[in-house]
Amino acid sequence: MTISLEARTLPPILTTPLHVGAPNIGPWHEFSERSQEIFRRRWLTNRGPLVIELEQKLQAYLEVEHVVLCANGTIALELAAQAAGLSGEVIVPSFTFIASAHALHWQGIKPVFCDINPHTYNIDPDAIEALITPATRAILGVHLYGRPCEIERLNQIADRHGLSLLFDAAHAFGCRFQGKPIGGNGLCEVFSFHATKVFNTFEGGAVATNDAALAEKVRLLQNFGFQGEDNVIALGINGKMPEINAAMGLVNLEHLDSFITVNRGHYGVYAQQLKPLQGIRLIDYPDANANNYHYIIIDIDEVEFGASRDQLRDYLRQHNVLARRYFTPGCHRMAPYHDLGPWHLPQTEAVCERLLALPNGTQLSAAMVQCICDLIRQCPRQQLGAKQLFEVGR
Ligand code: T4K
Repeated sequence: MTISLEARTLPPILTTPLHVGAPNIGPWHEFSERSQEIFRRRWLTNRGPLVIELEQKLQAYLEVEHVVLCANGTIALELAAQAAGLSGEVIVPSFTFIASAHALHWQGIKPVFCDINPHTYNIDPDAIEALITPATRAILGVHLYGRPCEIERLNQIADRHGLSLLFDAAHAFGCRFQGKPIGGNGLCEVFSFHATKVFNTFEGGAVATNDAALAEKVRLLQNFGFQGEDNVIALGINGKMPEINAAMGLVNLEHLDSFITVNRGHYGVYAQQLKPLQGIRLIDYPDANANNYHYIIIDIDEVEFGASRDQLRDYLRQHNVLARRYFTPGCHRMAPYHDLGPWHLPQTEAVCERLLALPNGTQLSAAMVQCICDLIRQCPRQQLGAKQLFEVGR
C-alpha cells in the first residue's frame, strides 16, 4: 500500500530558504566600533592588536596555553601537520568534511581512512590498530558534530605505538570533554571559525595547544617562515588571520553563550517534536560532555520511516528547508582518495546513507523549528505501519 500525505500550504515563516550553517552574528554596532578601530590604526593584518586580543581571550576560554589564529581551519590543519613534522601515513576517519583529508594530503601525507563507531559517528578505536604500518606517524581524530572522540583510548593507542595524536575540532568550539573545554587534548586541537560554525570570524581557524614549541613553529610557518624581518628559516606559507576577522571574532565571542542557548532551545524543540516519529532519531548530546548544539543531525531508518534520507531531503528542499547530507559521500569515495584504496569501511558506508543535517542557529525561531518538524511529519511515505498511521493522525 502506498499512502501519500499531502503537504499543507507552506507556512509564511518558511517562505525564505533556511540554510544549514546560516551564520550566528553579534550586533552590527559592536562590529562597526571594532572596525573603526582598525581603520584608525591602519593596521590590517600580520598579527595586529585584535588578533593578539582574540588569541588571549581564546586561550582563557579554551583553558590552553597557546592559540594561534589562522586564515581558516584547513590551513590551520596543514600548519599543525607540518609543525608536528608529520609525513608518511596518518589515520583519519573518512566520515568527516573533506578538509580533514585534504589538509593532510596537501602536506604529502597519505590519509589512511579508518571506520567509525556507528553509535558515536567518530573514529572507532577498535579499528585503528589494524591500519598501523611502519609508515604511520599519527592519528587525526575528528570530534564530529562536536561530540568528543574517545580521547583516552586514542591516547593509549598513540602512546603504545609511538604516534602523535591530533584532533580536528572544527565542530567542537564551545564543547567540553569530562568538564574541560575541547582544545587542550593531544598534541594540538584545530578549530574552524568559518561562517557556518557556531563561532565565526567570517573565515578563520586556530591551532590550540599546550606545547610551546609546536605553537612557535605554527607561528613561524604561518608567516612564510620568517624569523625577524628578513631571515627565512623554514618553508612557510601565508596562513595569517586579518584584523577584520579578529574583530568579528571578538564580537561573536561576547555573544557565544547566547548563540549556544538558542541552539540548545531549538534542539529541545526538535527532540520533542521528532520523538514520536518512528524511523527518525535525533542524535543525542549526552549531558556528561557539554555540546554547542550547533548540529541538528537526524538518523533516518528508511524502512521504519517509509522514505529514504534523500527523499526526505528533496521534500524539505521543495519547502525551502535546505537540509544537507553532512557528510555524504565519505572522503574515501571522492577524488583523489578513491584511487588510493581499496578501503573497507562498512559502518561509514551505512551511516553515509542515513544522516541528514537540519537548520539551526539564531536565524530560526522556535515556531520555525516546529514548522520544519511538521514538514518532516508530512513527508510522503510508503508502506506506513500501524504505529506511524497513529502518529500521523494525532
Ligand atoms: N574539518 C572539518 C570537520 C570541517 O567541517 C571543516 C569545515 C574543516 C575541517 C575546514 O575548516 P575551514 O577551512 O572551512 O575553516 C561548509 C564550510 O565551508 C566548511 O567550513 C565546513 N567545514 C563544512 C561542514 O561546511 P560547504 O561546502 O558545505 O559550504 P556551503 O557554502 O555550502 O555553506 C553551507 C551552508 O551555509 C549553505 O547552505 C549556505 C549557508 N551559508 C554559508 C555561508 C558561507 C550562509 O548562510 N552564509 C554564509 O556566509 O562547506
